Formats: sequence, C-alpha cells, structure tokens
Amino acid sequence: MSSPPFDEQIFVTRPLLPPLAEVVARLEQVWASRWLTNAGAQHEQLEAALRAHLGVPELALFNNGTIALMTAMRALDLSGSVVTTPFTFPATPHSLVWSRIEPIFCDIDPVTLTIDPVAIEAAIRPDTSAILGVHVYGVPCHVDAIQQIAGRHGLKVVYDGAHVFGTTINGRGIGTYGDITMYSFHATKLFHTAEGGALACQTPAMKASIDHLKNFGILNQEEVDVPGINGKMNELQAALGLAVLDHVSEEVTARRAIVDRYRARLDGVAGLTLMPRLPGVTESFQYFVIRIDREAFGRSRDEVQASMKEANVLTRKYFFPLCSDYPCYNRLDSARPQGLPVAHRAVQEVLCLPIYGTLSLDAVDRICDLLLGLRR
Ligand code: T4K
Repeated sequence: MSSPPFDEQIFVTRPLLPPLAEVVARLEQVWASRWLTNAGAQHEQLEAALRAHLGVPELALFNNGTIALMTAMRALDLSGSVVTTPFTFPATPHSLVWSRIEPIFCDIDPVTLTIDPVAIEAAIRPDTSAILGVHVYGVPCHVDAIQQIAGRHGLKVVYDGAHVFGTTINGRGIGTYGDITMYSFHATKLFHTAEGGALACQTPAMKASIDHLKNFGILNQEEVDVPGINGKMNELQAALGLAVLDHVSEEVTARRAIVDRYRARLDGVAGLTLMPRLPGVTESFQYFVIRIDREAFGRSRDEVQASMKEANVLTRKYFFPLCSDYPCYNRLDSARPQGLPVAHRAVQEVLCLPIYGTLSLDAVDRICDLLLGLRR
C-alpha cells in the first residue's frame, strides 16, 4: 500500500455536535417547564423552524423516520400493493409490510439510481394504491414523471426523503412534491435529533390526520377512534434538534468543501463514476458516493473497501444487499433479479466515502490518495 494508514479510524460519518453549553441551555428550559414530551414547547418551536427551513406547508415531527413512514401509509389509507425501489434502506419496504401492503420492486434509473418511471408504469397492478420513491443519496426522484403516472392511475405518491434535508428543486422544497415526504433525523444524518424524523404534507387536514395517528388515535380524554401509534418526538430530542439547527449551515459549508475536494480529485478517473449533479437541484451533502467499475478500475468495490479498511478508512456499501434479496422479500415475483438488472449492477458498485463537517480536507486528500493508489 503506497499511502500510510490513518492512526485512528475514519468513520463514514460523524454526527454534528453543537457546543454542549447550547444544548444544556435548552435542556434548562425543559427542566423549568417540567414538560418532557407530548407536543411541548421545544417540539412546537422545532416544528415551526423546520417547516420554514425545509420550505414545506405542513410538517409533523416524529420519534424516528421509520415510524413516520409507517404512519404515512396509514394516513393515506394505502392498501394492496405499492410500487417501490429495491435500492434503499430496509425501512422503506418494511414500512409497507407493517400495514400488510405488498411492495412491488421495480428497477432504477442507471444514472440517478432512483426509481425508474418507465419501470413504475409497467409494474402497476389493479390493487396498487401508491408509488413510494426514495431520493437516494439526496438525488431527487423523477418527481414530475412520477406525478404524471400517479395522476393517470389514480395513485398516491409518498417519498422516502431520509437523505434530502434542505434539498430544493428550482428553489422549491423537495417535501412539496407528492402527498407525503418522510425526513429522517437519525444521528447519521446532516440534521439530526439523535433519533427522529418528520412527515411533510401539503394540507392542514392531512397534518391533523398524521398528528392524530402519531398520538394513538386519541381524540380527547374519553375518545379513541383509530388504531394509532406512538410516534411522538420528545422534548429532549427537540431541544437537541434546535441546537443542531443553529449549526446546520456551517455543517453544509464544511461538507460542500469536502465534496468539492473529492470531485476535484476523483471526477474523470477511469473506472469511477460520481453521482450526478442535477440542474436546479441543491445538494443535500448527506453522502458522497462513488461507483467502481471493476474492469475499468482494476479492483472490485469489495476489494477497495477491504483495502481502505486496512488503512483505517471505514467506507460503507449503502445499500447492499438490495431489499429484494432479503429472505423476507426474495420470494416476491417482483424480487426476481431478471426484472432488476440496473439495481443489481449498481449495488455491486456503490461505495460511500467518509463525509462529515469535521473531516479535514487533508484527510480527504489522503483518502483519495489511498483510493487512487489501489488502481491497477
Ligand atoms: N429510509 C432510508 C432511505 C434511510 O436511509 C433510513 C435510515 C431510513 C429510511 C430510516 O430512518 P430512521 O428510522 O433511521 O430515522 C444508519 C442509520 O441508523 C439509519 O438512520 C440510516 N438510514 C442508515 C443509512 O444508516 P447503520 O446501521 O448503517 O448505522 P451505524 O450505527 O453503522 O452508523 C454508521 C456510522 O456512523 C458509524 O460507523 C459511525 C457513525 N456514527 C453512528 C452513530 C449512530 C457515529 O459517529 N455516531 C453515532 O451516534 O444505519
């Protein structure tokens, strides 16, 4: 190995940690109020701040993104089957199955790696109630084409936006597309509340329905009308979120510089493909992903990952294996590999490189040196 290993492990990401004193100051407010959860003051403040930050008309906070996505399926009263992508985190199809909805996996676009509109239309069945797209790695789905397909077939549109905090398309918040968009605020996300998430929706009536479902379906102290769930974000999470939000723009600036450096070093290298920068789209800077073509680069993705690990650089193969290959899904008709050739190729090629605000540009250069030194 030509480049020296790092003395300490370099993780794929590290959470944004605001100054502890700022978190403590907010926790003092929580202590003074003796109000720990159930739509407290921190929760209300964070909900309003994020609605403005994300440019969405309505937002409901959740205790995590997965419960939020599960609640979206109930709020839209989905049933039967939903067309979705296999190239995602397990939470995406699981959120359907928890409502006894069958995921129909369809193939992805070879450039954006998001669900392919042509494949969606071919996959729709008589019992299909919605399309569930994932803005994977922060690259938006083909939102206009998906809306047209949904209109033609009378389907709802849900987006798993776990990776698109702050993303806009021609200045429009990405959460304004479709019926509902889920955001994840897990510790590994650009903006986080340690665990947390949200649903963005377009109307006050839908927001009321979501809030009702996330609070057990309680109407008032004596009436419960639907089988809801406990999806509430507590005051400690919300207080942390408010402190993190104050530093998000610094994090974005730092990550932008990291992405620029990676791109300057890796763009155009034979055998490496970077994710596309789409016109009019602001980047989320959530992941930095390369695709490694084994023939052209001279090493497989797995060989690269193993060599990087020896040098203390812990990359990740998000999202290997495909969800359609999980034992709980691989017997579905739509899970057959023959129907998902693009996804099967992509999942062998992708590698997420380290990206987080406190990663130095010197470290980025050393990671690139390591990677480029592996070429054959
Ligand atoms: N949909 C999509 C498309 C998603 O990507 C996700 C979550 C969801 C839905 C569900 O949203 P949530 O219900 O989680 O809100 C992580 C996250 O747990 C998960 O939120 C995320 N996607 C997924 C892509 O990544 P793991 O199992 O890979 O995390 P872990 O523990 O290996 O952490 C990765 C690295 O981050 C560690 O090697 C070091 C660093 N790390 C992690 C944590 C938790 C820290 O430095 N500090 C920390 O506290 O799933």
